[in-house]
Amino acid sequence: MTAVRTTCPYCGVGCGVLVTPDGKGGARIEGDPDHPANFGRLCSKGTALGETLRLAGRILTPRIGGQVATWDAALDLVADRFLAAIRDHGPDSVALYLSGQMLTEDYYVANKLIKGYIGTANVDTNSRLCMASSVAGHSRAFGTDTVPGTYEDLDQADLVVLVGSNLAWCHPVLFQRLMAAKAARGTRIVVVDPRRTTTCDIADLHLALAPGSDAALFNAALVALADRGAVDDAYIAQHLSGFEDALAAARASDGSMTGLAPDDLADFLDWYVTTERVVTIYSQGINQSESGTDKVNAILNCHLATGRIGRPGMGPFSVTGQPNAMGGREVGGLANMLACHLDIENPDHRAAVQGFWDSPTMPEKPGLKAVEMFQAVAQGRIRALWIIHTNPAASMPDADAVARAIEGCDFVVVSDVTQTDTTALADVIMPATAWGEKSGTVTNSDRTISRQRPFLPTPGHARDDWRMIADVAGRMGWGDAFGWDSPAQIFAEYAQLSRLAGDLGRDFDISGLAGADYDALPPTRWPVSARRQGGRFFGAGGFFTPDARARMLPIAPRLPVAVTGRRYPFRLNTGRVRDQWHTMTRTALAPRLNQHTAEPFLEIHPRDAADLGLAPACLARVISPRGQAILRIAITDRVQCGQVFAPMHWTGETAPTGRVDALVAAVTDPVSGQPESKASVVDIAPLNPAWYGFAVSVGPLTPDATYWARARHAGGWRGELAGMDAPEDWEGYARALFDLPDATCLSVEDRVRGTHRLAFMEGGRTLAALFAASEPMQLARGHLAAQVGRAGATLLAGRPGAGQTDPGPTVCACLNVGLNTITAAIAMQNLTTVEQIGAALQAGTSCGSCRPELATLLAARLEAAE
Ligand SMILES: Nc1nc2c(c(=O)[nH]1)N[C@H]1C(S)=C(S)[C@@H](COP(=O)(O)OP(=O)(O)OC[C@H]3O[C@@H](n4cnc5c(=O)[nH]c(N)nc54)[C@H](O)[C@@H]3O)O[C@H]1N2
Ligand SMILES: Nc1nc2c(c(=O)[nH]1)N[C@H]1C(S)=C(S)[C@@H](COP(=O)(O)OP(=O)(O)OC[C@H]3O[C@@H](n4cnc5c(=O)[nH]c(N)nc54)[C@H](O)[C@@H]3O)O[C@H]1N2
Ligand code: SF4
Ligand SMILES: [Mo]
Repeated sequence: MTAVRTTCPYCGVGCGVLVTPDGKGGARIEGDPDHPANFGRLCSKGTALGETLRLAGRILTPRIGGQVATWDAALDLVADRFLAAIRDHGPDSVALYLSGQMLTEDYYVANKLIKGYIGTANVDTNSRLCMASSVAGHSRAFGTDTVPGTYEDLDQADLVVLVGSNLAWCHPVLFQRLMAAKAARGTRIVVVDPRRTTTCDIADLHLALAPGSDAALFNAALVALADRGAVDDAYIAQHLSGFEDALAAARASDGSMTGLAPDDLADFLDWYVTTERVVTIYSQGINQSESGTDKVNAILNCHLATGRIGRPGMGPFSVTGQPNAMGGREVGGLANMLACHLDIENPDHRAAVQGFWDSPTMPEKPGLKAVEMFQAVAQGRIRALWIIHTNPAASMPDADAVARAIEGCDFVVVSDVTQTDTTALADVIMPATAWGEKSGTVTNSDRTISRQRPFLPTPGHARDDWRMIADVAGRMGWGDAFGWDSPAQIFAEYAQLSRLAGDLGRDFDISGLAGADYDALPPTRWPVSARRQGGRFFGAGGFFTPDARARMLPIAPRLPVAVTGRRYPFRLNTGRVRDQWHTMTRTALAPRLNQHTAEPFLEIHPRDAADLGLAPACLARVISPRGQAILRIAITDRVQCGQVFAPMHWTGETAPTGRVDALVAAVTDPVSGQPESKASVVDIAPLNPAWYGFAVSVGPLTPDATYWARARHAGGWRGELAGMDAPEDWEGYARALFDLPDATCLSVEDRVRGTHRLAFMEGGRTLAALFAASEPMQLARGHLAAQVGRAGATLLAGRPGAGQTDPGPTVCACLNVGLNTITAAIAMQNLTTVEQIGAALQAGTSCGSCRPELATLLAARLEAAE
């Protein structure tokens, strides 16, 4: 079979992927050497895409009230309930909640329906939790939501400042590009993050600033730039307004807020002032903040004042999270935007879009932003809600309250590919086609539009997201305006609309693609019009404000409002791990992606752990004003005293007490409406369960325990368990856990040490095993997972027998090389470089995502040897 060129469905790097289907539902996955985002590279998540294509667990028929239904019944019901709500309570009583993972075409259709036909702007997206502060900051400064630079700037910069970005794990292919640039030209790298992340491994300087204090840091930078003559007077005179006010505000702000050591701060300011080619990359440490928009503008101020913008190797660079976060912004996915970067509050813009759509109505004011939207749902103001391609019951702040709101809403539709915390609360579930089955376009962080192309047949009754929306629109009476036959037709209409935006003086104009061969469309950076092609913005001014000048804004830094104190002494930071994607509905299908981090955890500083009496690998209860969680303790000085970090990924499906958004308060930035996800306050206490357990099995695990987390491995499932009361009958407990009523049970009990080991056998094979003890157990977990399903009961020993070895937790996910294997090789073979590890074990030679961790292991060995 010939390879299909498509785009990775995960992060905003937007890597090109070459897929060769095997004709049996699977496929070989390679990086596309010709794609300008990755030139053939993929990270661990992209490399494992082939393992996520299975149909087991997919929702393949519509469901009404949990029962299988026909499409006609589901679509009729949705159209009727939306029409009824609109008739009885007005258009503002309905809402759509969308996702930066939808394709541009899906997004376009959803927006046309809700804004142009239903007549409300109650449409928002998970990009509100992700990019909204960047959008607002860009719009305030530039007049539009424009990312000025391109990925080539990373190759050409002399200084790259990463602010609130764990690029090594969250944009791994860009990180590798940066590592290559550093090797080639000695690019200096500074990481600004309260936590020492893997990204810091290549940093020349790590500034572990106080949480939320970034605006104070960039205000200090603006003062230093001005005082040392690094501002560009000509650029300021010609292209900017607000310089003096911004500088005055910066001078008035309190630099000590950052809590940084004076020497570190001085180094940073020296480099920042004296380097012309500087790129400032920022991500969720900036955006997901109650002062996120101000933080963005504090960064933009520095680039504007120096004219270090829109020229090779320099500029502010907001890296996007989701594969189509950028496309969703372009197409007007947010409640305060119209398509093509047109403004909902501008009457000319509204008239242009309404005229083009020939639509009956157009809202005059912005709709509800995500947090407000779910509050309105809770208050009964939203009567009908359609959630598409996102899992808000897990990913929204104050997630328990959001789940209750969804459950209590009159009518909720969820379009998804699998069972989730959110589909569990839906009245109607619509089965969507997934990556590999659907067709459309996405825009990555550097404005490059790429095609996602199908390479698998549509399974069961799944339907494309755009088509479901168009089908409902047809049933609501608007069939003529929603009568497309293909995504290509939708894209062509969208490209035509963007011509009007270009005519109205906006940046987003792709009218040059209106007649393009959609199927063959190569990766293309916008704009694409008679006026302008790709490239960078603002190197010579030309901002999209009425006077064409950019606005510098006076910024008064604000720290998070929730302060730690006696009741809640710790600040909770949240984010991502290397091998999982958000709520894990897809990455957790790939066994090798579950072995790097198999469980939710809480990073805590050794001193705090000692004060609280927390032992390594014990469990702790984490309590916030909004909710509770139980997390595994990871003691590390990567976090500072008083701060803790937990990943956002675990849900009711994978670890019900590991849902960290249950802890996060819904505090939002006043300008962008983006929630603060990095600075909640919590208390922590040891859980002290009666027993800890570890389980491996060939079949699925259904735990009944105070705490549990489950993950797939190559031969089945593994689970961590803990309970406040030990079962009286361990065998009965284990049989229910594994659903093995009849298998032969072998059990070993040590009553003195309080340990129980049970294995279940059938035909000489171990189908499952449970290990339980009153303390956290040191077991060769990877080894046990690899052994289950094999012949013999040797696994009850809990560790490898003679001639077997335990590879340890996976470090290199591509080639499945474990920590123990690597540390042993480093010691035995005296390896000193990442390349030598690659030569000896192949680790780190495929996608390269683990190379920073390999470097850390080498450094640890060298330190130990010194
Ligand atoms: N592996 C993986 N990659 C992903 C994703 C995923 O789920 N998994 N998701 C994608 C998506 S949608 C997104 S949005 C991106 C997010 O990509 P990132 O923004 O890089 O990821 P996060 O881990 O959310 O947060 C980044 C860092 O912000 C730091 N931080 C917290 N508070 C502050 C602060 O006050 N100031 C500063 N300067 N830093 C702070 C945190 O310690 C954290 O290390 O990742 C994308 N890529
Ligand atoms: N505490 C905390 N919370 C956070 C964050 C944080 O850093 N900390 N980050 C926030 C950010 S930046 C983001 S982007 C969000 C992400 O949060 P979500 O968007 O809620 O997370 P996903 O797991 O990506 O959800 C995507 C859903 O779409 C489904 N799906 C997959 N393919 C398709 C398809 O083709 N069609 C349809 N209809 N559905 C499909 C998946 O099964 C999944 O249920 O989380 C936010 N929440
Ligand atoms: S960096 Fe990884 S997750 Fe992001 S687009 Fe590339 S392969 Fe996909
Ligand atoms: Mo995101």
